Amino acid sequence: MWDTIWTGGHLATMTPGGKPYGAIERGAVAAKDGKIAWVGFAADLPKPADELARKVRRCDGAWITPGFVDCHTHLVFGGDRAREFEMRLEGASYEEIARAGGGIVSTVAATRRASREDLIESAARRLAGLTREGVTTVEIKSGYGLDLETELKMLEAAGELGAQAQVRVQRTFLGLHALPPEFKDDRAAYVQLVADVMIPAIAAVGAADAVDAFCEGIGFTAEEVDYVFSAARQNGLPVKLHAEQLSNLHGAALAARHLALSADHLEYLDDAGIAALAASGTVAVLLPGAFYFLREKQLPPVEKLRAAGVGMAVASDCNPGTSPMTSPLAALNMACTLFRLTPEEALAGLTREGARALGLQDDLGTLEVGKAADLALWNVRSPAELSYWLGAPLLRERVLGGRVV
Ligand code: DI6
Ligand code: FE
Repeated sequence: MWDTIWTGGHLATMTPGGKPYGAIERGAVAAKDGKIAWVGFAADLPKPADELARKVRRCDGAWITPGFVDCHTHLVFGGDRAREFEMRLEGASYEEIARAGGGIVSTVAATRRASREDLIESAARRLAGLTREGVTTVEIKSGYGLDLETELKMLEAAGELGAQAQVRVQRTFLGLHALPPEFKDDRAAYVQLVADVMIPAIAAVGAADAVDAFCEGIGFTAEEVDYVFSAARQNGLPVKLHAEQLSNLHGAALAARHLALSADHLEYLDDAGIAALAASGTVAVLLPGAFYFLREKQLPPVEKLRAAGVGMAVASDCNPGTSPMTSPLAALNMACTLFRLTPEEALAGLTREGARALGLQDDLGTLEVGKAADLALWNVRSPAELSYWLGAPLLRERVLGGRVV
């Protein structure tokens, strides 16, 4: 006997190789002990649904997708940067704002001041934006503490959010996000602190699932990232990288050499970087929210990534500086309008490829027997509608581990 069966709707299983969206029209999906126990055409069920499961959920023609996996966010931080947004619209440059104490350093100061509870409370409001649009797994990065105590406070807040909001959370340590003010005259000492002290301490208490870095002119060099990635892997943590967002420092190739789960942003990715990602199976994470908010002109090389067979994920990049966006459905729309993904590719980006970008593809991302029963039910007539509407309340039901939440 199954626990629950959903019937009377259609499935976008997102398993590759078959019909678009892995679609099963007039399908059914059943859950037992938190996992998917059966997926297929309702007509192929061996018995009437109420003889097969304790609970029968009628779907009224809704489409069921895997629960969304938002694989790149900076959801936990203190304060906000709305004033900076106003100043930029009034003509202030990024440098002027930074000199006036704004920019990423202002978020670091606000995050250091905030208590763990403050961080949880403000992030919970943003997380509600994600879950009301079908997110069942979210990755949350640290990187606004830049000292061990505050980085751990952020990672603990991220973990606590998962328990409160009924969502799976993956935590990523982003020590190389910016140079903290107290190290502004000694970059090498900070990089060493991250690699030799922070990563071992974080790994020892299991506070993070992966390590990320910001490889950029305004961030860290490929050499610095290489040093920190080696420490991460020695401590058993997989890596991912903010690469080629504003310039080309060949970060994607570096990430691929470290068998990174993902390389993210990639507007300035070149052909050698694409080949490296394809060879290592590293996922390309596209972040249209940051591209939009920064009014970028350089597009990520989507056609070439597609041709090379590199998996493309889509994520919100929710953060106070460059992507104050808490809507995965808006990310789908932007991935199509700005980056020219197909609606099917965009949806795969928030499900199957998002799961791959976190190394969770064996458990999440598609509707397949044995994976977690994480589902999103949508009031749409076709899965393309998920990329088409902006701001529409499309979610009908969210299911985490077989339970309606
Ligand atoms: N890339 C980004 O776009 C954000 N972080 C990163 O590594 C910016 C973060 C911020 O401005 O607060
Ligand atoms: Fe980011």
